[in-house]
Parts: sequence; C-alpha cells; structure tokens
Amino acid sequence: MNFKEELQAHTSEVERIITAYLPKEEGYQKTVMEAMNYSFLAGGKRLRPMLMLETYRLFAGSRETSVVEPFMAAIEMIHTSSLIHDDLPAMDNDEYRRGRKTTHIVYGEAMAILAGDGLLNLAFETALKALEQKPQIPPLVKAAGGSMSECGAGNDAEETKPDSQRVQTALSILARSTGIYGMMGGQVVDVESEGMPIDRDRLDFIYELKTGALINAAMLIGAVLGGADREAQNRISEAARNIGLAFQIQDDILDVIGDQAVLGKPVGSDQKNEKTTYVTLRGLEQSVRDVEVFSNRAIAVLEDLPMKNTYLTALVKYLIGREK
Ligand code: GRG
Repeated sequence: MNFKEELQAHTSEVERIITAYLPKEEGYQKTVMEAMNYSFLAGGKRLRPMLMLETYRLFAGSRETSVVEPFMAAIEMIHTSSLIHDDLPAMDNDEYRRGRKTTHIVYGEAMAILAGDGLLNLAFETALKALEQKPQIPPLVKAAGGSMSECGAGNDAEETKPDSQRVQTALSILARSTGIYGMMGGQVVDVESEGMPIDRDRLDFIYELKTGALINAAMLIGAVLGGADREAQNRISEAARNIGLAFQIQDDILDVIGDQAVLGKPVGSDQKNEKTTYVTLRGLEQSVRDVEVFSNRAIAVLEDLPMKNTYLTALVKYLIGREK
C-alpha cells in the first residue's frame, strides 16, 4: 500500500468510529440534528481524531480502542462546531466549507448557531461515554529507557485500577483546550486582530491556541489514554505544538495559492477579512520553509521516542505538502 491508500484506509476507519456517535434526526428538535449532521458528515480530513487514535496506538500498541473512540468523536464534534461558527457572517462570513454550502447558508443563521452549540455540548456528552467502557488495564508506557517498558505490570493495585482516572485527565484536557485558554481564546485574539498589523508573537499566540490547542488535545488525550507517562506526554505536546503551527501556516499558504475545488472552501478568505498571516508577515517562500521546519521538529521528537508508529510519522510528513 502506498501512503495515499493507507491514508484512505485510516480515514475510513476513523469515519466509521466517529459517525457512530451522531444523533438520530428525530423529535421536535430534529432540524438542529440535521444541521449538526450536515456539517459533520460533509467530510473533512478527520485529522484530529486520526492523530488521537494514532498517538493512542503509539503507546497502547494493538490494545483495543474502545476507550479512545468517544474522545475521537468528541474532538471532531468540537472542531466541526468551531468551523460552523467560524463561517458565520459575524466571523469569516464564508459560503463554502468541506465542499458544501456552509451551515448558515443552508439552515439559516439561528440554526447554525444552535448546531454549533449542539455539537459542542454533544462532544462532552459523548466523551463522558468513555467512562462506560469496561475497565482496561493499560500499562504506563515510559518515554525513556530505550525500549517500550511497562510500569505497573505485576502490580495488583495498578492491574485492577479502572482507567477512569485517565479518562478524567482526558476530559479535563479536552475542556481546557476548547475554551478561553485554548481554541476559543485564540479565536478571540484573532477576531480582535482583524484589520490591524500584528507582530509574530501575537500571531504565534493566536495559532498556538486557535489551531494548536485542539491538535495538542488530540495527541495528548491519545497519549494519556494509551498510558504514556508524564515525560512521554511532554514530548507528545512538543511534537503537537510544532504540528499545530505547521498546519496553520500551511492553511495560510493554501488560502493564497490553494485550489478552491480541492480545498472545498474559498481561497482569499484571510485577505477578505484583513488578517495578518504567516504569508503576509514572512512571505510565501519563507512560510513554506517554516512549515518544513516546524514539521521536521515534530518528526524529530516522534523519531526520538523509544516506541514507534510509522503511520503517525508518515502522516506528519505528508501534511507538509498537503493540498487540502
Ligand atoms: C466551538 C467553543 C467553540 C468556539 C468557536 C469560531 C471559533 C470559536 C474558533 C475557530 C477556530 C478555527 C476555525 C480555527 C482554524 C483551524 C483550522 C486550520 C481549521 C481547518 O481545519 P481542517 O483543515 O478542516 O482540519 P477539515 O475540514 O479538513 O476538518
């Protein structure tokens, strides 16, 4: 299988997992469920749940995935919720997303606001389902030591402990990364920075929160649920920070030189909204180099870990030249 085929197979696997948590379109409030499902099912790369699953596998190996699955759906719901709100007239005012008319164009503004709210809340309802999974006994996986070593193996107390503590940690990462200290906080500064020049510090702050926080949450939750120890979690965060920056800079680049038919959303949105981006601040060529630098830093961190997931590393490499 070449990488494109592998990516397709992994995307299908993620789709199968996350769509199982969507609401049935029924009851008096059926319209909002339709609007939520419309946006969620429009496609998208499913990058965040994929990063979560593959980081989980990096530490958990081939152990079953039921504990991470509700979190995969939850993070994609939060991401989709943010896209719906980001496209609203009060924000970027965009008409196309994921190759379709945006939610407010199809369902009206009020229903789009409610669909975003609905997905955000459903995300936490869904993540909580991880507590209903039968307890697993994932061993702690250490970052250091040269080989994959397990703490707690042979220790009765650790062996019988449900992973509810890891789920609790994962829930708190998800909540904090979504709100004012994470994605939403970044969006606030982004909105306030429109129409004025900003420096690199402020731009990096926006990127690390607006885009980076959910990417970090995805990988860190995968690591926590997979049983990574604190040192390994820190290294995953370092990799995720670089992936998040590279991903947003590539988003800036594609907004200038991308193809709307491939992207599924309009190009030129940043210019329309008078946004400072990496491209306006550092130029196109330097931005392309920046994507490579940040991605290579992330790859180096992943390759330095004693445990390996070759697909995860290949995915980060692939993202450098992504066209959508
Ligand atoms: C939902 C709590 C809450 C707040 C919303 C509007 C908003 C606050 C935040 C916007 C955040 C945002 C849109 C950041 C940009 C991140 C980004 C690069 C999105 C594109 O992600 P892709 O390329 O999209 O992964 P697909 O469609 O492939 O999933």
